[in-house]
Amino acid sequence: MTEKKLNIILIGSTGAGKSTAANVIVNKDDEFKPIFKESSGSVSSTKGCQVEEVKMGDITYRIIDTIGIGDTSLSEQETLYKLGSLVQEIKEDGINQIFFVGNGRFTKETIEALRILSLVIFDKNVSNYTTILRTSFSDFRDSEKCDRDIQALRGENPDLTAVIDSVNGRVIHIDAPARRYLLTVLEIKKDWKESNKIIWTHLGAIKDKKYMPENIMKLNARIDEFLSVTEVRRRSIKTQIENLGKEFSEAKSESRKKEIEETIDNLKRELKLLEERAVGGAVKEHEKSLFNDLRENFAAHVGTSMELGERALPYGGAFVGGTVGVITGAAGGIFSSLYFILRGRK
Ligand SMILES: Nc1nc2c(ncn2[C@@H]2O[C@H](COP(=O)(O)OP(=O)(O)OP(=O)(O)O)[C@@H](O)[C@H]2O)c(=O)[nH]1
Ligand SMILES: [Mg+2]
Repeated sequence: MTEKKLNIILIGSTGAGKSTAANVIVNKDDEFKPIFKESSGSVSSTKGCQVEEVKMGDITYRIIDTIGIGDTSLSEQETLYKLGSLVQEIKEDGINQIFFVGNGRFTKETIEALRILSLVIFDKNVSNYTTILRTSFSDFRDSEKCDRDIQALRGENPDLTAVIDSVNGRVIHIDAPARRYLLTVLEIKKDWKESNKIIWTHLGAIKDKKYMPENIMKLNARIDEFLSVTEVRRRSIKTQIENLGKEFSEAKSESRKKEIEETIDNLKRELKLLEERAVGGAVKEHEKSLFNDLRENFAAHVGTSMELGERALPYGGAFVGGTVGVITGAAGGIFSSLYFILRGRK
């Protein structure tokens, strides 16, 4: 029997409580050891994707903590690159659940970023696999207060109302207070344990759901293609240098030796460049293809929304411009605003 793997992704703005929630879910050593780094402040502590596995019966859950949307210390390229690494993590097994994490302050920018990301990186089915994870809610045990909180969130802004509607009202409340504020270990355990139970009850009910976003697969193919082209060239240069080295030791004339030396120097320079690019440059190429595909995906989905109406868009509601007509016209503008939204710039 093949092992069943389910990917659980946490996304949301910087400081929303993603890493803390990830620690609640994993419950390392039954002591909630902080394997995901928690932070405070506006610089995202979580720099790429961090994945930790949890076994539950015959299922291996992969808990994927992502970078905070709106981290101001990263360039847009870096942010996109990190998000691109999400592609690598889910290409095999798709997505079982996305938690859109927020501590009650779901800003307009975060919601827009979520929606655009969903359109371009995932696809329009993503909302069926998304649940809002409301953190820092100390009354999480009181279902009436949770309901009232959902009402309050709805009242906060129309964009959030659209998100709540599009995920079919799925909102889970938890509280995982920071360790330093807790009086006793017992208290932390109570809140964290109950929050853990709430999340796992939810996950247990959807363990047969799995989703392979089309866009992710396309992006992944492009990244693989680029990396393999670079690798082939690198190997070929190495072989050429080796062969020329042998030729050099056997060469009779000084002029031939000089010629070989120059060729080797040139090849070494190219190799160095390629190796640098494998870190920096491949990232750049990867971004370029990522952006091209993102742009295509975006255009494709704007097209879909024209045919099916606004409700076809993941996370529902009006897009940045408001009406479907405006969406098409503003597509370019919205796309470039992805940069700025991800950076959290005003
Ligand atoms: N009281 C309380 N505090 C929380 C809760 N969740 C997170 N925090 C606190 O909020 C701060 C940020 O939490 P993180 O889990 O690091 O947030 P994040 O979303 O991972 O942030 P980035 O990695 O920076 O994007 C930390 O000081 C946490 O202790 C919660 O449920 N209740
Ligand atoms: Mg984090």
